[in-house]
Amino acid sequence: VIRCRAAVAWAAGKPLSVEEVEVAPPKAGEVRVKIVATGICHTDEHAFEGSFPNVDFPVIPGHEGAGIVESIGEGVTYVKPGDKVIPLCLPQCGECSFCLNPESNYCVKSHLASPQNLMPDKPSRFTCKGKQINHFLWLSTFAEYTVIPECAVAKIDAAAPLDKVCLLGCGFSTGYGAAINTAKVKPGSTCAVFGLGGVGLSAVMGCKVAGASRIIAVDINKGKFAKAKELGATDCISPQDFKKPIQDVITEMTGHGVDYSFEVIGNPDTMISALASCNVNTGVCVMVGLVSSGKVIAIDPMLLLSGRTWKGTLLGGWKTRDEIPKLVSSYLEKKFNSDLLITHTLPITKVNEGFDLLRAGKSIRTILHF
Ligand code: COD
Ligand code: ZN
Repeated sequence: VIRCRAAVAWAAGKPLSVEEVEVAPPKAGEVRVKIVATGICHTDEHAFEGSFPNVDFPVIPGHEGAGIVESIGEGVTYVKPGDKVIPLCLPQCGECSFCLNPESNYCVKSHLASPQNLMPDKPSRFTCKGKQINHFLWLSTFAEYTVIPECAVAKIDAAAPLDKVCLLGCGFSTGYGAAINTAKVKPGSTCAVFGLGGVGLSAVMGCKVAGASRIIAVDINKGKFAKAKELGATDCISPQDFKKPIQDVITEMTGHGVDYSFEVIGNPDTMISALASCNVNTGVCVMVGLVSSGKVIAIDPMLLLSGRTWKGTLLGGWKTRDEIPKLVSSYLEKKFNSDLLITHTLPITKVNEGFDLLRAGKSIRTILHF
């Protein structure tokens, strides 16, 4: 058993508290990872606000980390102690029908199929002050040491800087892949990205790499526009600057709407705006954001009957264990610069400050280190 620090959410809506926790050794098929760095993603905020499905408190959040394997359980062959890894919020078991389908990355071990608050053989591997603490997505990267099933880590290049490539565990890969894999943005096409957080800006980068000729970035926080332009946005607009709905503005700007639109906010209204912003017939809208658990949205079916395609994406469509290591190699070859998303670096003891920065719209990505 290892004793170390972790940021614990004791109850929904309460600040995190940094505690000493006990982390049990990995069991068969599991690995124990020393987390070196972890990003703060809005999804963590959803989790401890209580709006993410299937989260049980107390819980250790965090899902955008990178670390080094400390020890392995019986039967683990994929990694050994000392290997650098990225924990995967979407596992790849390699055996289920989805993993065997080249078109799919929805592994049946995904948290959408069954909650990951406990390890597959049940109890948690974390305790604190005599209480069992739940895992989050089997990852809990806000703990200095965490136990993860072997199918939910990707072994990466030993040269990778962990305090940078941690973003490839979620935010960067989700947004970038939404453009490249899910929308399959074509050269010369037009795009609109709603929401310029770490995930939305990564979608902007994906659209740019795919050769889009026009990338319209939409946010109510104009403080995000300079970074969006730096990453490839050609136009930046705030819905608050217009009397008419933003979908009408985008339709006028482009003639018949953009070829591809992305909702990267997680708001029912902007989901409909994003859908209505893409070409009435051939447009593709990709939903990246999540609404509070249990909320639904109503749409006019004409939005789809006219021919539009409405899609979702899970971690940008990457087959995680196969492709996240390749993305890390591309990062090392400087094929993209996800470092531009990092605006702040803080010690784990200041985790709440990191969330305050996110809520205030002052940060894109804060990296926490132990
Ligand atoms: N109109 C325009 N922009 C808005 C509006 C609005 N009404 N409301 C908020 N925004 C902007 C904010 O100003 C901010 O710039 C941006 O939207 C959101 O950015 P962040 O930094 O708060 O969030 P991200 O980029 O870390 O995460 C966004 C997600 C949509 C991915 C997240 O909130 C979410 O829903 N996650 C769950 C689903 C998912 O795919 N997660 C990825 C794997 S974890
Ligand atoms: Zn995330």
